[in-house]
Amino acid sequence: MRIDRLELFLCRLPLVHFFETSFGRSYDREFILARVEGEGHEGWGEAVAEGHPYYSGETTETVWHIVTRFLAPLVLGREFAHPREVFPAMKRVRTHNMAKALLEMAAWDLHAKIQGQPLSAVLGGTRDRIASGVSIGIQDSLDQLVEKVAKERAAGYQRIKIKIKPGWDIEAVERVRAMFGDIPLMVDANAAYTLDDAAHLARLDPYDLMMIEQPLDYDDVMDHVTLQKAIATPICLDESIHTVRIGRDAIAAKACRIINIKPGRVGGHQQSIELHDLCAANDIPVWHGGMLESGIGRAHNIHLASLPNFRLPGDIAASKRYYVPDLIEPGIDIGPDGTIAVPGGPGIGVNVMRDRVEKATERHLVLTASEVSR
Ligand code: OSB
Ligand code: MG
Repeated sequence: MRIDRLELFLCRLPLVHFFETSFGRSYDREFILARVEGEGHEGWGEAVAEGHPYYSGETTETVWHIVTRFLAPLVLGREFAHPREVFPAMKRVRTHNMAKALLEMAAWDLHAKIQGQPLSAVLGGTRDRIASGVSIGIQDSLDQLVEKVAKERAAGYQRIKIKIKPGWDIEAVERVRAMFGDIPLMVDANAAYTLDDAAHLARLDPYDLMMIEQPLDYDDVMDHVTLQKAIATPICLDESIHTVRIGRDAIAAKACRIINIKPGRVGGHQQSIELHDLCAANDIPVWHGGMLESGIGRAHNIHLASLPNFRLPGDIAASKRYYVPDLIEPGIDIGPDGTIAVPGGPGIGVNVMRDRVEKATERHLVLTASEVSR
């Protein structure tokens, strides 16, 4: 497989509902799309970096810079026997996993389309529907939170995740448990706490949460080991697991009992498969995270989440929770049982609406193999 042409789109879409985490509130989403061409086919990828460096140090601007200046020359025009070779080809560039994942995932889509197979089949997926959960942001009031939970429960989502931060934690969980009883419920702190909060976080124990996601800092492993000994709620790591190796170390140190996989965070599908397999070998369940992707990035996520150790519902929800209209047609929808179908066509298996992409685009660039030099 050879990529002859790369097109980049810096896009912005308004969110259907604002999304608030411990980092702050967003009303729209800025992201980068890549479209690659080779062997008469196209592949699409989406970088999950946001406009700000609060979830990760990467931003849309750093992705643009690193891809155009450093990664495109390593990938364009080069012969790859398999997309698993794309991430290693970018090794000399340190970090910038979201930028690497943008190209790597587009290469997987291209590869699957050349093979005429669904992406899930070439990734090693084993199911044709995935379990879907929702991530509910911090609201203006507990009444609004309860209203949102009721709405998503009615829509069929299999588990509810609520974002927490100091001042919006115990009471929020207490209210949801009081209203909805024994539903599958978890919380995500996005690194809003420190070890000094261990006793406070232990107050979540009686609520029997499925897990607490990323309570401590984005680059921490060892404080999570200490915290996990002090609380009964299983810790799930998100931000901290930015490489397969850190995943290995976190499992060995018992920093977490569950891992959330986001391909953008670890450098793409191949690294995600390796993390998935490592977790399976250590009996650590994984689930697929979300980054408010457009339908293009979410389609990739659905295919990856069809692998067998994705044993818990993911943060992969219907298009209408995020963007109306989405960039793909038909949009992603969930069934009454709270599952989403894995698209059956070649590659990511969704139709990208080029006119909608163009309407959302604020900057566009085309790079060809002959233009970039290694
Ligand atoms: O921590 O999982 C997170 C969105 C942006 C950044 C970080 C996170 C999230 C979500 C959204 O929780 C999940 C979704 O896409 O529905
Ligand atoms: Mg998270």
